[in-house]
Amino acid sequence: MVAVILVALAAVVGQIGRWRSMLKVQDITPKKVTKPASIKPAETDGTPELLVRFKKNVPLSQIERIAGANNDRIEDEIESVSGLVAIDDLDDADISQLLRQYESMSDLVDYAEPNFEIALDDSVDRNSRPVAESSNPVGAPNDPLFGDQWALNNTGQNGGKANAHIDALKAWAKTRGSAEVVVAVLDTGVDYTHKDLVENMWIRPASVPLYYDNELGTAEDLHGFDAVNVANQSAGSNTDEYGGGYSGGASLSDPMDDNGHGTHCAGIIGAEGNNGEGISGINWNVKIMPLKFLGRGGFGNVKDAIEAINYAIDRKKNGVNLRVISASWGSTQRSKALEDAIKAAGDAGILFVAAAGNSSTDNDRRAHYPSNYDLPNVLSVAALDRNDLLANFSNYGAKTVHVAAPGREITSTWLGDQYREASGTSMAAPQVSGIAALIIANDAKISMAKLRERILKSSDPIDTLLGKVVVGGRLNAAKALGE
Ligand SMILES: [Ca+2]
Ligand SMILES: [Ca+2]
Ligand SMILES: [Ca+2]
Ligand SMILES: [Ca+2]
Repeated sequence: MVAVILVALAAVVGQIGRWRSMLKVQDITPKKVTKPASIKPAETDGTPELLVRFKKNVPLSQIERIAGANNDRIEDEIESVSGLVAIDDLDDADISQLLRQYESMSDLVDYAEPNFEIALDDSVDRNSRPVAESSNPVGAPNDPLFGDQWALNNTGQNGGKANAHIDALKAWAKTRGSAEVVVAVLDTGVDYTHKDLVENMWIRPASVPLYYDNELGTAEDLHGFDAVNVANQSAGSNTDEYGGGYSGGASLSDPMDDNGHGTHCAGIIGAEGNNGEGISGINWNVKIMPLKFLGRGGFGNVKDAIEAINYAIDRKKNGVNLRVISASWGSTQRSKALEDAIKAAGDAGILFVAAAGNSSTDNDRRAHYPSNYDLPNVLSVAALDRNDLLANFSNYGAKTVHVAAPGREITSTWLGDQYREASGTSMAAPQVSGIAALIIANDAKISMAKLRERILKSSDPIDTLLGKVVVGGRLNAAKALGE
């Protein structure tokens, strides 16, 4: 019933995003956009069906021999997680049979799992209500839609409760962010040309080499990473305009958003502040790195998410000050491979902020991933409305959901230089990512562990959140900066 209404709403708004994590094995109906001019035979054109982690002492050459014996192809080795490979079966075999082939080699294999599909934890009621300009309070930035941004400064507008907010004005007295801090948005991409984002988008500095991966090849990652298309583009002959420009023939990695969701998340973290345009991000200045792994319809798969995280880790190791990955999506399907990739990001000093999910359920009882991975770099975020009440769609969990942040009727950037209001834990997670970036702007050397601890200790207590989220309160940016 709810789903039907949501779909109807979606149709009204004209969005294709699907709302629930409808999981199935990618093998059955591959949805990936394939390059029209692909020269690969059809049976090798599919998305890898399996993620297999071999034991540490098994060399890649042996993994390749094993895969060859099964008439399988190693599509990608995930460099940041030793022994983890994405495997494409060439026989159209049944998934359970494929899993058994690898699981049975228990002396060589840690685990084998299907490459599950992932869907957006989408906004539950993308509202077409036009956002209205209003006069801004004293001390506020001059962005014309700031009066609509109750999450940053709640004056009781539109029936809200005054001060049910992250207290951005007070936080900004200390710092408005820094262009030295890079936050990755792992989502549908970001419209990096949006006029309220363009100045705050990460661009690969000349000092950082083009992205190179043994299997994916060299990618021109000027604007970030596109896991949806990069493998297709690097396969076979590359005749696009970027093909001949670099030694080895780089493919273009273009994380342009074709959905809108990632652009909305990005604006919350870092739409340019006080530029007389649109909204203000939590950070007036920051660098947003798009990691696209979800396609136009809001669907992707675990393998692409892992490749994007692997890219982020590589960039960090090449000198990019990437400190936070913001993840506004999830499913109830556990993936050990994804967990291992997120752990590797943590080992590289990257905080991983995850939406708690939009099923109104208790994550302590019914796990939601990646928010539920019990890792030292994961923060799980529930959504609040403008009255400091847990949003009715928001998941919760006294042990597994760490903090709550504004996530209902959030105005942010949208495709085509537009602005739109959206709701969901998808909108709450970037509030936490944004505050994390502010903390780093104010304390550049803070460790990932201290950063996470600071976030957990800087909430305003809210009685109704006791027993619902770990900290029993709503995040406060001013407190996070040690007001
Ligand atoms: Ca096979
Ligand atoms: Ca690789
Ligand atoms: Ca296959
Ligand atoms: Ca602005």
